[in-house]
Amino acid sequence: MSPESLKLYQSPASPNSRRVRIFLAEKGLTVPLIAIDLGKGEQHSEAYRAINPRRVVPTLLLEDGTAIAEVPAIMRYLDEAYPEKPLLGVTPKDKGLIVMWERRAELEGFAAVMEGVRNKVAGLKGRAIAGPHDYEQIPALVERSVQRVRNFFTDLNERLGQAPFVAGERYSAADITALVTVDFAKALELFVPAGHVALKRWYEVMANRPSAAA
Ligand SMILES: N[C@@H](CCC(=O)N[C@@H](CS)C(=O)NCC(=O)O)C(=O)O
Repeated sequence: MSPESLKLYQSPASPNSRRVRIFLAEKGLTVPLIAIDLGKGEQHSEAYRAINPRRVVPTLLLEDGTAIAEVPAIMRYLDEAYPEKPLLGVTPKDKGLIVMWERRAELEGFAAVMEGVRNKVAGLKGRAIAGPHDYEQIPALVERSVQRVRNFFTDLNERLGQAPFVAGERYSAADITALVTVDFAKALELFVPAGHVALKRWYEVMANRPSAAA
C-alpha cells in the first residue's frame, strides 16, 4: 500500500502529532496530512469523532477505512508496513529494548510534561485530560510534574552517558519521543540543565536532524 493512500489526522502544534511526523520523516515516507484545529475544538466535531471517538490526534486512516490511533500503535503499523529504515528494531533484543526505552520516555517524560501543561495552562481549564471526558485542573499537580520532568532529565542524562542513543547504539523511536519531550518541556519553562553534558550532546544531534523540523 502506498503511503500516499494513507491519511494522518494531526495538529501542527500537537507534540503527539509531532512524534508521528518525525517518525515518518525519518522513514522517508510522505503521508497526506489533514490538520485538525484543536483550538477551534475540531477534535470534538461529529466528523472527527467518526474517525476517532477518543477525540485526540494523531489518527492514521488506512485506505480501507481502518483508523489507528495512539502514537505507539501508529509507529508500530508504519514500521511493519514499511520495514525499510526500521525505527522499532529488527532483532527480538532490539525490539524489546526499543519498546522499553520508548515507553519510559513516554511514561516518565512525555506524560509528566503533558500533566504539567494540562493542569497549568489557562486555555485548558476543564480539559486537564485530553479525550471524551472533561476534567478540572488540579494546580497542585503542576509542581509534582515539574519534579518528575527534572528527574526525567537527570535519568536521561545518565542513560546518554552510557549509550549514544536512548535505546543503545542506533537511532530509534525512543529518541523521537525523548526529543519531543525535551522540546515540549519548554512549555513548563524547563530546559536541559547546563551540567547535563550527555543529554545536551544528544539533544544537539537530535535537534539538527532534518526530521526534527517535521
Ligand atoms: N494517548 C494518545 C494521546 C493523544 C493526545 O493527547 N493528543 C492531544 C494533542 S498532543 C489531543 O488530541 N488533545 C485534544 C484536546 O486537548 O482536546 C496518543 O498516544 O495518541
